Amino acid sequence: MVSDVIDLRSDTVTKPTDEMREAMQEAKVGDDVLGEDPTVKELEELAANKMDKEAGLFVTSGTQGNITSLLTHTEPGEEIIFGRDCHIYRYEVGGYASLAGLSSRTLDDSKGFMNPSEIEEAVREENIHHPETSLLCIENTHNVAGGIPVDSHYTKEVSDIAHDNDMKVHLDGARIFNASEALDEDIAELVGPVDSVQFCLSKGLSAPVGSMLVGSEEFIKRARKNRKRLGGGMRQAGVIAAPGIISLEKMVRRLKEDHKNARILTDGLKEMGIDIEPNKYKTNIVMLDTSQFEKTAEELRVILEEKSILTLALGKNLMRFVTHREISREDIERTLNVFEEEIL
Ligand code: TLP
Repeated sequence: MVSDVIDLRSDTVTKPTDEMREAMQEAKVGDDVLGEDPTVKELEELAANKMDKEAGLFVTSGTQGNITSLLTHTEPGEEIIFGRDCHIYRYEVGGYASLAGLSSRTLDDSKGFMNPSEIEEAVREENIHHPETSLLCIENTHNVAGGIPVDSHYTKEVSDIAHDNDMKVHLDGARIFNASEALDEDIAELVGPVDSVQFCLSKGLSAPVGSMLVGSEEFIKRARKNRKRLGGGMRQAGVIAAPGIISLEKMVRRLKEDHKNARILTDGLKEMGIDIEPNKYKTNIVMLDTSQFEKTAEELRVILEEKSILTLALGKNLMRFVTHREISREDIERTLNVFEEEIL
């Protein structure tokens, strides 16, 4: 079936499935601030088990999960190390500074990961002039670099550096299941070395709302209080947790279809002579440099929008396409036809 509008802006646009809507209708609920919502508890346990961590916390969004984690791992005035293109730094309204009171040490992550030796060099030594470096944040898959997955060897290497320097490691794993699928690595192994993981239910996994934060029991106990501090204590939240359970039990296995469609897109663009490297894009995010068409990303976005194809202009010449459950192979073929007819 070919849909009218082809929405490649983000996997966040996916709507809940019929099964999710039914589960919402039937969810058993209680006051979650009082620890009485059975559906939220089930989701938290399921999330923790999948990641082989001790405990889980249901949060309203990826952004809330990340800031809750930062607040829980650090004290105001400390410093975090993260990539200059990571979501926490670029797209979370500077909450690391304004809410958690942290200073930042940003490193090059344009390839999707930071160089381990640069991480090591960025850790501050003890000195009266220095803040304590207390946290390393990594992102997997890396969004802005093009949905780049990093494997457990890398994650272990950088986590060891952090732990050897008395630091904690937080993983922004908004799309960690895409990484697991693309690398064919067990999810628990992929997140094994880190102290906390945030992952989103509301992206490729199709839930209408919510993310999970997982870590040790002691960490999650303190994180629960920080979520409350942020106004994220929810009451009969079982109605929004119920679709999350379906996300984890049924939606993970279909992510490979999104990766396949992304590959059909990059192969098709390449075949037309467009400058793009298909092997670079291993998950559901594809980036295109629009300067080769002598257009800005915004100019190209408008041309595609006129043909009912929605994309995001992420930078002056950087256009993003994201495949997801509501994008079919036919949609990709139509997108390729539009490139051939309107842009080349
Ligand atoms: N990313 C969104 C936009 O904010 C850019 C998207 O469309 O990709 N970490 C990563 C790596 C993310 O990509 C996102 C969302 C988040 C965290 C935040 O999740 P939400 O939107 O639930 O706060």
